[in-house]
Amino acid sequence: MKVRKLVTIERHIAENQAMSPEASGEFSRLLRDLTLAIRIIAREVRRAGLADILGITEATNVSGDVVRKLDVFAHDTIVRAMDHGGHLCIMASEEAEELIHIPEQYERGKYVLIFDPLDGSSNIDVNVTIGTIFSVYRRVSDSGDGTLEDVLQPGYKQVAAGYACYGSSTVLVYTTGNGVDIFTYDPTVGEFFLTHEKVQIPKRGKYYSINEGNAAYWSPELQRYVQYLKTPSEDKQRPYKLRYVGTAVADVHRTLLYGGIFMYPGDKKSPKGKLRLIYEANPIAMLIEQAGGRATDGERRILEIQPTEVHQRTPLFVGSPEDVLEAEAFLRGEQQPVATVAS
Ligand code: AHM
Ligand code: MG
Repeated sequence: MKVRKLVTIERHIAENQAMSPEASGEFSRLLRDLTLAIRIIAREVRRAGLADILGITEATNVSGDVVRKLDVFAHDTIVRAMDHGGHLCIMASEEAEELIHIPEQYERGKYVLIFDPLDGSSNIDVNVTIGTIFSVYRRVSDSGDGTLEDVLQPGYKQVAAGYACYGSSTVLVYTTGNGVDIFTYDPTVGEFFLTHEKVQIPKRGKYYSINEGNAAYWSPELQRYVQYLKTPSEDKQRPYKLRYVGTAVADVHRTLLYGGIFMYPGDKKSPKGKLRLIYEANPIAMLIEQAGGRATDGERRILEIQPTEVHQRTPLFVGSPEDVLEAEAFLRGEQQPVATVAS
């Protein structure tokens, strides 16, 4: 639903506090600090070509990808914005091997923040959309420093999830389990304004999104599904259009608004795919489910997977419910799936 009234993200968060299961000022302040970090990252992303922060640093991250300077900046900005607020007991970043503890001098809070500071790192240097993804959990340990157990919670326990997408404009998409709202950044006033409320993903879309360069490594079942999407049908529903940005945030954002399916499957080379369960798949899955969509690893609901490692990967099939159900039917080897969802 498009929004006419002028509402900033802070006002929206404050107004919705009472409706949220996390109805505390602490949670609102946590989100306010996080949106500050996102505003700073957005500014730096917009200046990237000017500020001599393009180009790769020497390091590679724990998943083996080359870490770019802007990734490091985004990581540091989030940590600096979040470590002293007293809301968090621990953090985990896709760019850091170790868990991030709250410095001794600051208070520990009841929440856990998990984030991918800059998703789509291969797109940074070529002026293509990148994003920031985050999840918030309530701690499960009693007090003091947060623990590994706080970080390795299944996705259905998220109390909030969202992403910022630095595209033709900067948007912030977020949920606290009460639908999905979209805010668009106005850099001239430095505010995120509510632009779409309670977004619903279409029941079926016309787009598929997958790195088709890996097709030779896919299972025969997945090959058949993608072949099916490309085969014209009498009712003109197919062929689907292919879109693939290579930034999960951007591909998911299009899928959220236009429908269809985004896939990062496991294959012969990478049986678990590429995307990380706690940094990428879980927040994406919560958002898409909150918008009426579906998110699985091809068989299991993403949000029910118990993480066992911080940097664990998972295959991901996410998008319009009819499309994802159809993909799953193909993956089970059913050739003629009938997948309908009541409207
Ligand atoms: P990153 O966190 O290093 O940026 O990697 C994750 C990104 C996702 O945003 C995107 O969906 C995927 O990698 C693209 O991978 P590929 O280049 O293998 O298609
Ligand atoms: Mg990344």
